[in-house]
Amino acid sequence: MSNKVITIERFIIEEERAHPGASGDFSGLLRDLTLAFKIIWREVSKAGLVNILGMAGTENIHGDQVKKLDVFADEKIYQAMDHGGYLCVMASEENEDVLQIPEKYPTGKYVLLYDPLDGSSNIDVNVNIGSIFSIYRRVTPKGQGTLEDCLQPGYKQVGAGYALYGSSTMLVYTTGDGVHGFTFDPSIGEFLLSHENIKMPKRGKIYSVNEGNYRYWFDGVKKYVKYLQEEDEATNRPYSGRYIGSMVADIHRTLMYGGIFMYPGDTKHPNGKLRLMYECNPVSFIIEQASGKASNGEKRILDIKPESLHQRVPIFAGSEEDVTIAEEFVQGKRGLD
Ligand code: P6P
Repeated sequence: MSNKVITIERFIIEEERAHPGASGDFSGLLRDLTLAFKIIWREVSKAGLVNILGMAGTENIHGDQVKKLDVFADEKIYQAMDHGGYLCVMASEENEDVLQIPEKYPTGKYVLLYDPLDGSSNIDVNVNIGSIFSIYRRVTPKGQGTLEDCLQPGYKQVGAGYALYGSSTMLVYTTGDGVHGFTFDPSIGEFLLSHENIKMPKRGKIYSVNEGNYRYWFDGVKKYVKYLQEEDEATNRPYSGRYIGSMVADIHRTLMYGGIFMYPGDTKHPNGKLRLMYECNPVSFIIEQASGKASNGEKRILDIKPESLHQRVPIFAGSEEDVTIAEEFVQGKRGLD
């Protein structure tokens, strides 16, 4: 590995040059998004001082209103992205309806959906949290974008990624040409290439699910988890259980080490908890680009035709063989063996 310092800006430009005829809009979009993540990082990294800076909803020592971090992150992403002229519409986990581009700014050919700060409740106990984004080309002809531009199946994404704020802050993204990771260097305020072309093992030995929901799981999931806990040296079982409860952190570990992350549907929540458009689709694009697999137990996440902006779907994402075996249990094609 060369010790060349490659910033994300340089990497994006070099990726753009590899696509002759690229307008540079997509690169500009990613650069603006990177700025938003740096601004969010600065606030999240202060969150540990929240008692000094004041809890959300109160005034801080400067007399400013302290915002909930997820509201803050939502505003900062919108403000970073609303004027570049790259987008025709946005949609956010924090807003019921689509977000229009202000009339005073030009509209562009891309669509951005995002979860500004997923798992934000974990910040109070210093657990990693993340921002997730998903990018499409618009389908309406021009001007202000609409819900139709947002409700596209995941296989039409042209970009997706996440920022993971923690002991070190990372930005991981794909534009359909592999998955690349950048680690933030606060001393120079830049995301530097640290993990080029991330690939997952075909099978791992870690499973990640909230076992507190065991009693509500359907039989297939119960049998699958019991299968993972059986002893079998040839398949590295029993697997280790790891669950952070912050999707970006659990997905990042799965991306780096392999294995499987699950948020299945159950008798209480048949569609699970996680959102299709700005959580499951973007992470599924990343997982597939890293040679993994992402399914709702029955079909490929990226093939799901969206019905509403905030719809939830079950997700089984990770190493290809692990997800395939999980599907076999969920579909009743496999019992304990
Ligand atoms: P549970 C965080 O609240 C979140 O939205 C995801 O980041 C995480 O994967 C999931 O919910 C955790 O949910 O029900 O296990 O606490």
